[in-house]
Amino acid sequence: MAKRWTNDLTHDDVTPQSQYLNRRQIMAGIAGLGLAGVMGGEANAAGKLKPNDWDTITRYNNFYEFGTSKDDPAKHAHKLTTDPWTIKIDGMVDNPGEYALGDILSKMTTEERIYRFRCVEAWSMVVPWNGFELADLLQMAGIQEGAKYVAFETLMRPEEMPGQKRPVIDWPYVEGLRLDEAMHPLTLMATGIYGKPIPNQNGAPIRLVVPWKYGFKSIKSIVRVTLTDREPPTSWNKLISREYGFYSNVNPNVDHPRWSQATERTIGGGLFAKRKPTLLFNGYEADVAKLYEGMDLKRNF
Ligand SMILES: Nc1nc2c(c(=O)[nH]1)N[C@H]1C(S)=C(S)[C@@H](COP(=O)(O)O)O[C@H]1N2
Ligand SMILES: [Mo]
Repeated sequence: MAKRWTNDLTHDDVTPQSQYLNRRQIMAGIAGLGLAGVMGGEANAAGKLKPNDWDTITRYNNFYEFGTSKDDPAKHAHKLTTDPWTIKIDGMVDNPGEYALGDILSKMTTEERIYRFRCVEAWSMVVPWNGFELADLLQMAGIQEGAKYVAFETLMRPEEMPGQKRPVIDWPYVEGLRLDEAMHPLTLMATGIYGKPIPNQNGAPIRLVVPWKYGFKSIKSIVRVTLTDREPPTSWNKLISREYGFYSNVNPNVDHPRWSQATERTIGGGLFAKRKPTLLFNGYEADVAKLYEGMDLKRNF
């Protein structure tokens, strides 16, 4: 099998100290310096990210399978059964099959990564995810020559996901990445938050996290991963293609047709928190810009 991508980056390259820090290191560092009060600020003096608290991360969600309001997922997602859970891996792979999540996890190295998270609705959060690199899963599946994209699908179970009883979206929710985006070391399959199992409203038991793209690319409660040679359909693009493209990279220079993307509001930032300028690729430009070299990002939004 031809090697289609070479990991020439270490984790330090991919997630610079300014953007990624093990929470234990933050706590230890702050305790050591006697700077506990700094945690109350937006970020500490070294420019490290301050994660949002558990309640904010788990009570302000988008998960249309449970309703379209931000508090619907926290109210209704407890109905979802997440064990047993299997993921079908198919398409252009050497080892297609139905994999039990437990078997997948026993082969993966999980770690904590603190990522910025930017929704297309112009709000943002900082979330300490636990997960493993999607690249490791794809390598386990055995990527076949000619595969160019990865398609993802969310569980379809209207008995437990009441939002699926209404045709808001053409269920099941689907998403996709180009293979090089999928193989990028920043691209995470998350199974936890703050070291605890990921709450249902955040996409239990396993969801994608692509930190340089708008939140809607980070598909939740995944049951199928398909390697393909064609750009896969994506739910928001199918619904309103003028507003949501395949790439969906965070880009302050490309406005959403109905609102600006130049600034963002930090959820949980308090009543008087100012809007912040949005960074290209959500602040991960140094890590991912080369994936899009030569592309017109205004056309491929
Ligand atoms: N299956 C599914 N995945 C989804 C969504 C959804 O409605 N259904 N919403 C997306 C959107 S718009 C955002 S902003 C993020 C929100 O993730 P969070 O609730 O963990 O913050 O999930 C994304 N993944
Ligand atoms: Mo979103």
